[in-house]
Amino acid sequence: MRIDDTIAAVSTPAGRGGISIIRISGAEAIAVADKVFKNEYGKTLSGAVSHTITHGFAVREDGSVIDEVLCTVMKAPHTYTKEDVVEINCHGGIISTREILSAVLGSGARLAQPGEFTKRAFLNGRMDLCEAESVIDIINAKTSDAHSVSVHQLKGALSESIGKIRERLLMLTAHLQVLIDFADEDLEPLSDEEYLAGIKEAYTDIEKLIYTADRGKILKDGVKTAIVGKPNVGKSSLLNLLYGDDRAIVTDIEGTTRDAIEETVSLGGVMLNLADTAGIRETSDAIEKIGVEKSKSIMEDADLVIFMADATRPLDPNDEYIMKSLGGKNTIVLINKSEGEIKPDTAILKGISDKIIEFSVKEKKGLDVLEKTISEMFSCGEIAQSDDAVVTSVRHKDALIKSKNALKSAIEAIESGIELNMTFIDIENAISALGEITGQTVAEEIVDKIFHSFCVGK
Ligand SMILES: Nc1nc2c(ncn2[C@@H]2O[C@H](COP(=O)(O)OP(=O)(O)OP(=O)(O)O)[C@@H](O)[C@H]2O)c(=O)[nH]1
Ligand SMILES: [Mg+2]
Repeated sequence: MRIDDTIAAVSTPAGRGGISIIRISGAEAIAVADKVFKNEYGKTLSGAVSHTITHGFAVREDGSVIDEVLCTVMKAPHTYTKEDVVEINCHGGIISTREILSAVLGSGARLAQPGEFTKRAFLNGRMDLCEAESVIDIINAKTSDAHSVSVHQLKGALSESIGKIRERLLMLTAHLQVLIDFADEDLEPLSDEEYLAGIKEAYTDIEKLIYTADRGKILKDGVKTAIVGKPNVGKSSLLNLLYGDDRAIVTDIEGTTRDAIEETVSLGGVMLNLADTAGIRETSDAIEKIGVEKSKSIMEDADLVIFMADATRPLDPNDEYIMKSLGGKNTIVLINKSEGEIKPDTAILKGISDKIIEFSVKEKKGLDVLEKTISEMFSCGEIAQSDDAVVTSVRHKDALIKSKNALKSAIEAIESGIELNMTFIDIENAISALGEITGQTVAEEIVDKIFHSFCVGK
């Protein structure tokens, strides 16, 4: 992909709205915009002062008006991409937007690829790679906690933490250079103990960051939650209650749900990716059988299982089969329909989880307890509100693990009495892995892959 040409795209969602914005970036941005812009007093965008808005009309090649517009002219380098940028604000409608974009493309700009504006911001040094990645996280955030962590990342919280560790390791390699070839004779070499202590400090800081990754992932992606139970216990009713609408079909016929139904809900401040599954039981119905198999695989894949039992019926072989299949998963037991006598044996239920809640979808009984339990198990509010860096991306976590392992190998080598300069490669590897996060040492394909997950116009 070239970055010396001028790109354009619609930056607002397709459809009807108050305004739409067509964004143009590159050396020719202002000249391109001028070709589609007419001002009643003859003003041009090239003549506009940077970071000002000019009123006028977007026009076709033949001079006919497409729409009334406001154009923001922002000259390099103080722009999103560090290039000249023009944003054309038109009325939010599919036709105006499409026609103006088409006129802009006809005047010398090329259609931007997904994430290309942000990619340019990264390549032109306005932000590092993990700050750029946070932009898409801010756009995709479904909870205020996820949003808050992403904004921190954009402001450099993670970059700063990584930068500090990297600098410490670079300082250590500079000292090694002194040992190896007296490259900088003014630098007083560190003692073996000081050198080892430096590596261990970096190791601990990386471990602390990795430690945030589990909660960070939950924050960003939510908790994969499977609602399971035998037929008719009220799984679909629970999904509807938590979702706040009739999303799944509820009947008193066993085997109503066939295909899993998935929805994202927020409960106790935690984002849950809920899957209402087909009731698990022995069945000869071919379609139901497929549903049951799917339920089992969703259960296996889940971070949290909500196992529902029926207060009006004692536990039976279907319940026992599901309980056996849980295999130590994070489980909450809801004894649904607990409006009267509780028939299942709670002593047996305690064998799969200590979180047992007498529940009733019908009376909304136990909802507060469920909310509190989930919040205690997965709440990320504290880390989301703190100023400390939080790792929310698997890519970052993997790079941190790589860096940690390289340092571990250096520590073990030194402790087994090896000469310090033999650890040079390990420290270099650790530094390089950290650079993958912030972008100093990342492969081009990875950068392309990251920005391709963005939307067009960002
Ligand atoms: N009394 C009572 N009835 C409930 C409650 N929750 C659900 N029901 C009823 O139980 C029946 C089954 O509910 P569903 O939500 O369809 O049950 P399910 O577990 O999804 O069933 P399958 O999809 O067949 O596996 C319906 O008639 C519901 O109205 C409850 O808390 N109390
Ligand atoms: Mg159902």
